[in-house]
Amino acid sequence: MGLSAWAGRASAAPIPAPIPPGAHVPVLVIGTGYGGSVAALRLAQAGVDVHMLEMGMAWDTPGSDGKIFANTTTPDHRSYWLRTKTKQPLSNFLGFPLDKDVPKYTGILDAEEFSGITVYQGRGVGGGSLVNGGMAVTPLRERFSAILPSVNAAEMYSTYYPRANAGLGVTEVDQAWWNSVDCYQYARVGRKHAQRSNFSFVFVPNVYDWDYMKKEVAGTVPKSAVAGEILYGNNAGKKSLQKTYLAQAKATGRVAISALHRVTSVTPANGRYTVVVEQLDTSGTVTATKTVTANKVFFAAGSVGTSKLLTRLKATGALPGLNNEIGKGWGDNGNVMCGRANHLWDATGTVQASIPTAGIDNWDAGGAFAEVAPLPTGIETWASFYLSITKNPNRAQFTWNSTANRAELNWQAAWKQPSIDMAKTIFDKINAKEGTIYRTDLFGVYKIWGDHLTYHPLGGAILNKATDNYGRLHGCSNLYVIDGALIPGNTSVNPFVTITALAERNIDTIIRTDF
Ligand code: FAE
Repeated sequence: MGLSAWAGRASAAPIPAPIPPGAHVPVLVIGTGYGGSVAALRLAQAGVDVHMLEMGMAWDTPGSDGKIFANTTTPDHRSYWLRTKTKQPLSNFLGFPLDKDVPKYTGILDAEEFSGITVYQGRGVGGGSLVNGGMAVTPLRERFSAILPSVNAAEMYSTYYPRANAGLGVTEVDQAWWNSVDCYQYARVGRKHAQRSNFSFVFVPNVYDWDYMKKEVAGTVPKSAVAGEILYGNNAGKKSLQKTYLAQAKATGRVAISALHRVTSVTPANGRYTVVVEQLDTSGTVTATKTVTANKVFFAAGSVGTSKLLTRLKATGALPGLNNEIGKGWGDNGNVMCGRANHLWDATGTVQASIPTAGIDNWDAGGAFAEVAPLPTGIETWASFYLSITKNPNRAQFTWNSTANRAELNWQAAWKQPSIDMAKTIFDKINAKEGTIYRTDLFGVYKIWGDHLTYHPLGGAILNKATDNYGRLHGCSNLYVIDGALIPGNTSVNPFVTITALAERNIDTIIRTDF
């Protein structure tokens, strides 16, 4: 029995992409971000064939300009997911609106609008790793324990955080070099102002290839981070999941990825799951609807994607066994942005590397950790720019609107006020010390706070509530959540290392006990 099961598994060739209608696969993974990539790699290494379904594009083919990804300063059709006008996080500059018309396309950055908040997410093979800043932060252990008390922290910090950091290719910037280059002048100004107000200024690891950036500065390779590439993809030095976990997963020969395939339904049938998938073209039109089956399904569509799917599947009766925790506990990681106007003697530089390297830690005293962020505009802005992560306690819930046929999120714009108050514990003090003021021209006309958005959606299917302590969904065997939806709304730092480490922990146990 054991031998024939093993032989059957070993001989099965994975069904190649794009997945054909009627296909049966052992494991389907919905989404190709951090959680999905960890699951695919570790399952494949354990000898299991995996098919990944990703609603976004593969991002492996250059456009007419010879580049795969558009620059931050010149967004085009590649930049936004099915929009006809850009929705730039920094919408204005010196009184002028920055957004412009673009052709509707299955672009890389989704600015998904819910009541009271716009949630930015990566779309494509690699998920958020395609668009994010690469800041790879392991939270302090006591803060992790407060966030996920049911998880054995000793095991996380001895095994799974190190494994995640290694898998992601996380490294530290060379501080001597950082201190000497023009492209980090903005960050050195950030350090000076933080330290003059007695805040702790901390270097933060990243997944960027620092040797490549050194060559960019030296002018010996095509410029990427130093040319400002980040928000709409990075053409060279950033180690996105395409270059790390997904490359390794593909190299096993057991993982296939169908891009431009969006999952709309998962229902039990004869001890398996029936999964309905829409194939899209690059204008977002559905060109085919396919039904496939799988023994096991991993939800890795991101906090928003997974929460929306599960909320719908529960409410419409497709998965009636899901419990009442589905959709709950969603948070924005307390994100809030702001800029400060600097004096003429504190220029931040015309060339700013798009890869952030440091933050101001006032978490314990004020509830805020502020990333010193670049403003890669190519001109001197006389501005310091920050993305703060704050201890905002507000949590929203996804619910199903049957009339509109969509999942809705009940976040309220006013719920950002605690985040603003916490960020002010840092920047009011720095402004007072430096004799500076907030910029009011970056998020609208006379608007100081970028409080309408988040880059860090978390929660909606919380670990040990909607699922067991390893991500197995309550009420449905062989269904798993393995992405940011598991984390209750906040990680105290940028989230992807924690999402990756938690996925490493969960898949370890799942492979040992469920396969
Ligand atoms: P995620 O990476 O979002 O992957 C989910 C995937 O599922 C996506 O590729 C979706 O297209 C796909 N999908 C969704 N619905 C479906 C469906 N129905 N069918 C098929 N596919 C679907 O999820 N975090 C950091 O730690 N450091 C940073 O510096 C940082 N900077 C950021 C900057 C920006 C602009 C943004 C938007 C995010 C940033 N983040 C950063 C957040 C980070 O990218 C995010 O937490 C992770 O990507 C979430 O990982 P998941 O695996 O949960």
